[in-house]
Amino acid sequence: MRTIINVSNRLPVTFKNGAFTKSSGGLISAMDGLGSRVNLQWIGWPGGRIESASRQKSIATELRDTYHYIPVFLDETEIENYYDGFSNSSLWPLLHYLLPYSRNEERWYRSYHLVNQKFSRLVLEAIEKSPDHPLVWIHDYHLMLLPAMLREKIPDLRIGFFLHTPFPNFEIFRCHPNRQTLLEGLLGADQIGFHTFGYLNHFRHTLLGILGKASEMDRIDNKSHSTALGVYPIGINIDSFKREMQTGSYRRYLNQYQIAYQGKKVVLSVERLDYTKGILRRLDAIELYLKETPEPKNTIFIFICVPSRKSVWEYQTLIHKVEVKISQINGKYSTIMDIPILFMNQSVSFSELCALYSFADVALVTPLHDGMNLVAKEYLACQTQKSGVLILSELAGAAQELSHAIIVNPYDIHGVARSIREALSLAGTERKRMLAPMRTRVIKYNAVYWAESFLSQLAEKKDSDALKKMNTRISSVMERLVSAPGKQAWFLDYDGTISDLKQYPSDAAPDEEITTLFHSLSSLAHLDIYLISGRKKEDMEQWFSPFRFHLIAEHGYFIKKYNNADWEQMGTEGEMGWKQSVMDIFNPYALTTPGSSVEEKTTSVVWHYRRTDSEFGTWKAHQLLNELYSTLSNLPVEIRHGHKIVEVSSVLINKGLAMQRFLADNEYQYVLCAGDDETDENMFKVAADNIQSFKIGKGQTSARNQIASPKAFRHFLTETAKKMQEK
Ligand code: GDG
Repeated sequence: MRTIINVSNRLPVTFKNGAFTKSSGGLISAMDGLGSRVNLQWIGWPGGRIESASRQKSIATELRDTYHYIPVFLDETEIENYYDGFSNSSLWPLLHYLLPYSRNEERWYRSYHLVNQKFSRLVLEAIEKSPDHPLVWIHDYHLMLLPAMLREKIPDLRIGFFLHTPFPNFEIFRCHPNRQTLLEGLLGADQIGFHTFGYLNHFRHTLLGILGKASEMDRIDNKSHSTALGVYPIGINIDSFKREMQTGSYRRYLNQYQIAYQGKKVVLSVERLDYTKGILRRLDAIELYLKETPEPKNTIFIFICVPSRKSVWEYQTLIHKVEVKISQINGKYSTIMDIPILFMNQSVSFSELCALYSFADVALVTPLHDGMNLVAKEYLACQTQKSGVLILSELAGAAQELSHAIIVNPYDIHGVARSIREALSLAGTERKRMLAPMRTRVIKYNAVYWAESFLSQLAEKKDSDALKKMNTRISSVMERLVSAPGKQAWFLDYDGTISDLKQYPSDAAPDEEITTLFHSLSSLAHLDIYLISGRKKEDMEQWFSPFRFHLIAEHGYFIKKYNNADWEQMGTEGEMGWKQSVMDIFNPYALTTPGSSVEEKTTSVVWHYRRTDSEFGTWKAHQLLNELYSTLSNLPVEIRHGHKIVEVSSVLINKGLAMQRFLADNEYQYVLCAGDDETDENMFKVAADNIQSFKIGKGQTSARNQIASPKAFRHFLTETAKKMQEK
């Protein structure tokens, strides 16, 4: 049975008046639903302030023994700075696009960092005690720094992160003063989950905009690991609703409502009292609806607003505004027989909630922004009697899945008022037609489905398993290289092959690991190492002259034997006469695509677009390629679309031709060549029994072997060199 360490700001229990009460909610239900299939431990804050050390100890023991929970105790300043401050007054509004509500204090961030460290210590302790290799699943915006903190301590730990809120677009997220560290914190995870594709895409654009990191739709590669990105819309605990609706208590409430609201239509709203839920705008829409509807209106609007975050100023003013607005509307539109809005600033029991969901003719769910919104799904699940109608904000994540609802823009109060009228007048057949597919979906893709799909993806050790398979084949290549008699030539590309790809080419200078590897290769007298790159000769000379390497720059146009002082040139400048016309095509693209640049090399011209908006950059690259193909067809050039570059280079020069030249001039018994991109394919095509070729990374290739990453290839070279030295 696998151990899951689930980490969230709050534990699923609250400690109050000397006892624990179990809370409810999507996440709790989802984890409960996994049942005995996993060994679940949960780390989080039990709520409240428990300051005495002995009290903390006894509570921790009780929580551990009864529930397998590990409490994180917060003191008064941590609650003020980490929770009320950074989490709820800085991040929460920003993640919901409400920038004017987002405030920042440096002490808030300091506390956020310290509390994330506190969580990290407890997770590490739990891992140490764990009998197996646990998966760690971290939830939500309170703990964005935690993934990187854990990764630093245990590099091969499997870490998942799920964001329950929206992820806003780049223009919003960029406004946060700690944007960079927050993103770097998240990238410590192996997998990050979002409710919708839109949030995922915003995250990718933000990574590019803030960290300059390009990503794939489903993945971003970091130095030490890759982070999978995925869409996992959370569901509800369907079984708990089904069970509750079988109880006597549920039936009693339902009966009471049927008697009390006979002849009336009920429109229901349920939420935490939060400014993101759009309560004030909704009240404006209801006022408009009441104004435009003649008597008798026969409609009651029920608001269940659960008190929330009462120590935060914005929430204190919100309750005041809501109360004033409701009392104005009720004052104006009540009759002796009718009060239009019933407002409860308290929670109701689960039985009452289910009975209300089941009884209401319409659910009015109009958040200004909402990660998912479980209330919408819960309402549909309980609609077994009436075929009720869901009015749903297009800015709730749930709208992506529940397209048969009446979808509204919550800011458009006229539109919302119209949709209330439409919902109340829909015929039964139409209501049934709308409800059925949504109910099917909510029942099928429930909370357990959500947790299982996130965790099973996280548990799949795809990368490392694939690597293991490759390693078995590669170890036999290593044996052959080690045991081969006589001289060997190794042609090694540098960027993306030996060194990881960096944001800026100048960041790729050999670090300590590469320097040690290069010294050990230099010491092997029977090896001739050719570093073969698209880089300029100046770069190569600066970085690689301390080693006993031959240098081949600009794909073979310049070469420098290690015992020669000068570079030799393999062609004439005259052969490169096409460059100016290519520059003339490239330059307008550099001008009109912010963040892109043109680089002129001796044998090629390159347009770099790694720093551009990824969508716009890719679109412009395709435009440029079309133009190049149609105008350069008669020139001796090759056009290449590489990783965030478009390159036009001379056909008279390539790495394969350069390699062949050296093979013809020397007697080598065994040859190795390695590279990561299209320019290296020319080497891989030079086939012979004694040539072992390696492609680094994914993709189609003519190479005989493929290896996952520069890191894995460095490991291969280091091990091979070690064995050769021992021989
Ligand atoms: C966050 C994200 C995302 C409410 N009133 C009562 C009551 N509730 C329960 C509901 C529902 C839950 O509270 C509210 O969940 P939501 O999803 O609507 O909203 P948030 O609390 O803001 O949750 C949100 C969610 O995380 C999950 O990822 O969907 O977007 O903001 O389950 O039933 N329960 C009872 N009485 C009440 O009066 N018993």
